[in-house]
Amino acid sequence: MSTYTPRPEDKFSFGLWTVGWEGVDVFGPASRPALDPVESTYKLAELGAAAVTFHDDDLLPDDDTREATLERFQKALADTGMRCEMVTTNLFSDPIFKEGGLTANDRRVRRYATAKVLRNIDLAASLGAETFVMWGGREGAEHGASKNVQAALDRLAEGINLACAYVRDQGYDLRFALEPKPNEPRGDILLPTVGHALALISELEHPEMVGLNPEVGHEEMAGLNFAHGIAQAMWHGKLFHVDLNGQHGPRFDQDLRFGAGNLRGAFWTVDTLLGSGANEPYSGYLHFDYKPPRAEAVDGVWESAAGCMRNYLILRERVQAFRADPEVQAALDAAKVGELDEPTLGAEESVADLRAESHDRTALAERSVAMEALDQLAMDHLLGVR
Ligand SMILES: [Mn+2]
Repeated sequence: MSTYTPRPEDKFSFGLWTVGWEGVDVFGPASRPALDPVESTYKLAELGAAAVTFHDDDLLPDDDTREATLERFQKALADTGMRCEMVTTNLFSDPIFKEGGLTANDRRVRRYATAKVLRNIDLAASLGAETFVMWGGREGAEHGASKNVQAALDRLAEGINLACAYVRDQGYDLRFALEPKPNEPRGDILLPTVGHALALISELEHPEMVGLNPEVGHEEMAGLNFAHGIAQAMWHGKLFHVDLNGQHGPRFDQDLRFGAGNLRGAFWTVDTLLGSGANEPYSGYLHFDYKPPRAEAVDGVWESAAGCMRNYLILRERVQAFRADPEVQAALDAAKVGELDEPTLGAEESVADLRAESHDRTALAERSVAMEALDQLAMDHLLGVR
């Protein structure tokens, strides 16, 4: 078995809507046939995934077929040994949500959206999911005065608080993960970045139940460094889940397969998830939220799904080789990377000691930081020449 063959213990997970995307975009209709999500579950298991996830409407579009489809889906999980690790609610497709779900100005819409979330929490718990993602794609605005942002944040917090209280009342073992995104489909979306979402969590009634589900492309659309974003989320103990995909910088949401787009960014993302930056490793599912390009036929759907996992495994191998290389260790020492672990003020010191110290300012200004050499070693490992 090749090193790049995915195994269940790698904990790869796919949204059923990812491979199921028919290619509908703002400029044209479907370019691929609809796939049966239950059949996709079997196919993803065959490719080496460990779990699947879904929005309520992906799997269960209507009440008439709900029970029968659920039965087939649970049989697929049992047949394949796959988990359903995460469930999320679609509060964005139905035109009812055109002006928001939990933060729509119209209170009737917010009540409908809240009921949809609560119903879906019951489903998530019944399937043994551990994470419930909340992505508020329509929670935003295109105008100024049309949306009172502070009231919208009150309502968003209210909606999350209600969901947390419900999970506690029911005794479910479920955590929430907020997914930031700067824009698309709304002109401006609430909680546009990892930082905004982290700040909201600290205002909630049960902050311990709520973390993040950051997505590579969403942060990179805002020109941000994804590895730094998840590193901060991990620092706060809030990386509950992760959405891996690819993006070429600030432009429309490309949802490329993981490893496509910003490849160097993907290398540092894997490095951070593995805990190589001396943080605790991420131990949750490695969830792919991408879209097979519209130009591809069904064969390309499965090629791209396999590619997400293969690229992660290749990058994992490259990262591990980089971190195990003695020359890299020497370069890290030369760049004083480990010295940053030392507190600026010593345990026995006072600020007066620090202020009394004299410095050779010329030597400090002229010192080597040796970071280009370290980075070139990373590049050599990434490019496979070391
Ligand atoms: Mn996502």
